[in-house]
Amino acid sequence: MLTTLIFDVDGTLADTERDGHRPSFNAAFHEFKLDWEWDVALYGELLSVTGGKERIRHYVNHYRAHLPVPHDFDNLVVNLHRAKTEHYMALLRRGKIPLLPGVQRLLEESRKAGLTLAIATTTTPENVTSLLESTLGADSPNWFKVIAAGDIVPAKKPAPDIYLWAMQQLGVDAAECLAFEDSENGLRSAVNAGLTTLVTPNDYTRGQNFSGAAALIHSLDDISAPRLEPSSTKPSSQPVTLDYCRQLLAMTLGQP
Ligand code: XBP
Ligand code: MG
Repeated sequence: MLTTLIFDVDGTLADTERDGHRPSFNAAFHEFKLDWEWDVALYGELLSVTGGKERIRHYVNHYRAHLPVPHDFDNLVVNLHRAKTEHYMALLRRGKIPLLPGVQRLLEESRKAGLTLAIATTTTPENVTSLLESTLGADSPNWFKVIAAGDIVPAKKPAPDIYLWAMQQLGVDAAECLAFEDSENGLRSAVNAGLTTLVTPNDYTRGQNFSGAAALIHSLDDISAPRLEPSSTKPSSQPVTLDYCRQLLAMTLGQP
């Protein structure tokens, strides 16, 4: 029986990457007087690496390999990422990143029905609370029994660690949970943790390999197949409701 919903954050609760994390990285590079600039296309390539610090290292090692490694690189990565996080949280506080369609409705319906809510994300805990507070209000981080985030686990997505850690903290079995993701890395992480997973792709992840997803849909407001155009409400589209989640889990697990 479904008792728990576990949500990814970036790309799932909100479309944070192109206009949130990406300009925040660039603002940090500028602050540190680095001539690094991640445009929309390059950032899409760099998103194959999860974790902001890991992404910065990947960029230097693979896109600037012909140049000397910056002095005191390990400290620079940590300090750059800390500055980037400050820029990102300031952007969230200005209300620049809204929740994706259907997210608030499903969260509120789930709370009312007494389901357990949790988060499993690669980003930092402070980024999670900043996004929740700026979109759902000051109390909303308390809606989630567990917020599994960032460096709390040794290996980031696609490793299953963050989902396994979240379920261990929750004291639940995968068979009573449904995971919500947006990317192939995230789907791999959830599926490798044994979770039934629903995927809502976005401009950066559309076209990735979502084999193993229990459902691949346009948005939490529209269960029809993912489409290129923005979320136009089609007459045939239905929202993801709790009943839809219960049926998806039961069907996937072969339960009556
Ligand atoms: C997405 C990520 C994160 C963000 C940047 O996380 O891979 O690294 O891109 O955030 P998820 P940080 O989809 O698991 O929510 O710079 O804080 O890592
Ligand atoms: Mg994601």
